[in-house]
Amino acid sequence: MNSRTTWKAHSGHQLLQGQTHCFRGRTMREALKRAEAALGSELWVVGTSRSNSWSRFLNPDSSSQWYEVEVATPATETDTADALTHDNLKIVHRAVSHLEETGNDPLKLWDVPSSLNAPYQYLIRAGVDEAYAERIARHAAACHNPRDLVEDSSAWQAMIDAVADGVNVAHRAPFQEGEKRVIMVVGPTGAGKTTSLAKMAAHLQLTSEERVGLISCDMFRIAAVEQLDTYARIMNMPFAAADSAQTVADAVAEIDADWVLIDTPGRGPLDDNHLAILSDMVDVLNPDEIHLVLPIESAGRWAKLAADKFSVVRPDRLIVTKIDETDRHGGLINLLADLKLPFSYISTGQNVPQDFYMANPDQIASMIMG
Ligand SMILES: Nc1nc2c(ncn2[C@@H]2O[C@H](COP(=O)(O)OP(=O)(O)OP(=O)(O)O)[C@@H](O)[C@H]2O)c(=O)[nH]1
Ligand SMILES: [Mg+2]
Repeated sequence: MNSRTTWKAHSGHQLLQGQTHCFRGRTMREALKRAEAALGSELWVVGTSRSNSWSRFLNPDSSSQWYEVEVATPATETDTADALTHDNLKIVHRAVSHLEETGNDPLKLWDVPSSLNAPYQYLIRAGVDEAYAERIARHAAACHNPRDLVEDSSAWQAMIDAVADGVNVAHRAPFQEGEKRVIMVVGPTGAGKTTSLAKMAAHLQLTSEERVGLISCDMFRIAAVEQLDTYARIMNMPFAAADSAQTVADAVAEIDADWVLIDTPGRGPLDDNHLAILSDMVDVLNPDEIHLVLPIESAGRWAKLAADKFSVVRPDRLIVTKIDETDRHGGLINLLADLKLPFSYISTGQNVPQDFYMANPDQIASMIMG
C-alpha cells in the first residue's frame, strides 16, 4: 500500500530533462544517495513517496518500508533540443492545453497539502476568482496540520470552513424602545430592490414586535408605487409615497411605524443625476442601514462599477439577489471580496416573502461548495 506524501521542490519554471528517474532506499537518505551516485549532485526532487514492502501483505508484522525519490536533472541546451524533438512535445502540448482549459496552474499551490487541490479546483469551477480561491486554499492549509488533511473528506470540510471564515455578514443592533429605524435599499434597475424590501418587511413583521411601514420614492413610475403599495396592503402595513429628500423625510416623520423601509427608483450606475438625488436623500434622512442590491450574475467588472458609483450614497451592506438563476455560486465570494461590503440578505427566488434569508457564513459556504 502506498502512502504517498508528495512535495515538489521543483519551482515549475526550471527546465528539466525530458525524463524523471526513481530511486529507492531503506531510508530517504539512502534513496537520495543512490540518485546522486547515478546522476550527479545537481538534481531536482520532483516527488517523494514511502511504500510498504509488498512482503508486508504476507507478513503484516514486518516493518519493512521503502522510500522512493523521483528526481530529474536540470536541462542543458542540447537536452532541451532533444526533448523537444521527441514525443515530449506532445506531452508539453497536452499539459498546456489542460492548463488553458482549466484556466489555472496546479503548480501555484505546490506548497499546500495536495488534498486541497480538488476543492480548490471546485471553487474555481463554481466561479470564484482564481486569486480568491488560492487565498481560501492557503487559509485552509494554514488552519490545519497537514496530517489532518490527508483524507479527502477532511480537506473538503477544511475548505468549506475556510470559505465560511471569509464570509462577512452585517449585524443589526437590537431595536431600542421609542426609536424609529430607517432602512433604505438602493441599486441598479431591476436588481430586485422592491421585492427584497417587501420580503425584508415581512421578515421584520414576523420576527419583531414593532410596527413596520413602507415608503416608495419611485414616483417616476406609477407602477412602482403600486407594486409596493400592493405589498403594504397585503401585509397590512402603513404606506406612503414621496419623491424628494424633504418629502421623504416628512413621510418618515409622519408614518406610524417603528421600522421604516424606503424603496428607491432603479437607475443605471452611470446616471449621475439620479445618484445626486439619492445622495441628497441620504444626507437628509441619515438612514440606519443602506442596502445595496445586486444580482449574483453581476459579479465582476459590472458589480465593481455599480458599487463604485453607488458609493456616493454610502451603502453599508449588500443584498445579493437571483441566487436561484445560477448554479455557480462562487460569484458571492467575488462580490464580497471586490466590494468589501458585508452581506445582509440573500434572495433565492421571486416568491415574497419565502425566498429570502439573512446571510449566514456556514450556509453561504455550503451553497458555494455544493
Ligand atoms: N429569480 C429571481 N427573480 C427575482 C429575485 N428577486 C427579484 N426578482 C425578480 O426580478 C424582477 C425585478 O424585481 P424588482 O424587485 O421589481 O426589482 P427593482 O430593483 O425594484 O426594479 P426597478 O425598481 O425597476 O429598478 C421581478 O420580476 C422580480 O420578481 C430573485 O431572488 N430571484
Ligand atoms: Mg423597484
